[in-house]
Amino acid sequence: MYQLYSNPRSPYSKRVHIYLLFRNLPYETIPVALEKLENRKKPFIQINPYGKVPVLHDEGFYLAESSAIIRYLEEKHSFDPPFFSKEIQSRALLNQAINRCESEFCFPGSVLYFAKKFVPEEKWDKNRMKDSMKRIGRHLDILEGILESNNYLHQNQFGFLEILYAPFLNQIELMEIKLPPQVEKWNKRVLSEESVVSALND
Ligand SMILES: N[C@@H](CCC(=O)N[C@@H](CS)C(=O)NCC(=O)O)C(=O)O
Repeated sequence: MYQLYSNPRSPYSKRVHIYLLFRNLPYETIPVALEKLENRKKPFIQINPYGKVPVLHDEGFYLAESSAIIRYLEEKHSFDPPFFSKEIQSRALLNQAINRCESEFCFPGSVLYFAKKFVPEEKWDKNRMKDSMKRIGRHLDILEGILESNNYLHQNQFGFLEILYAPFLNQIELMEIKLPPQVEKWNKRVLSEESVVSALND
């Protein structure tokens, strides 16, 4: 059975929980207490020298990075329909969207979330936060354009992208970001998907 090293407050870990539930793959959770810095000590640091969760364990094989884990599992199993189509340009467009999700939404989102949740306001790096807001705003406008004629971001079905976005969409209120109307509807669709509800409420 798969083992997932994870932390209940980690949005990157949540992505893999959502995926495993969505694909009905049995797994066991191994909690890593980030608050006790367990991730910076042995044995975890030997598993992932970057000291970050999630990490998947599959019979002696260890893999970190949420997106790489989901891709590995998706390639290992043959699901129908697969997230990655056999058509090369469709796959390339999905990869493009994955990279944009990470760099233009989740990363700047983490900057805002971390500051607002853990740093006193007088210590905020306001320029960095303003830049993050701007990048997220531009990204959401681009998503709005796609969602004007689609219910989901890729091939018009709940998939890899929604799994990557979901834990971050769930934190949108704390980031004080206003979603454009079609993105708001998509947000509701994504956050009401069964696997998302189960993983985020766990
Ligand atoms: N790019 C990584 C990011 C993982 C990540 O940043 N994990 C955070 C928790 S959400 C972590 O383990 N932080 C602990 C630390 O950096 O000390 C992924 O997609 O898995």
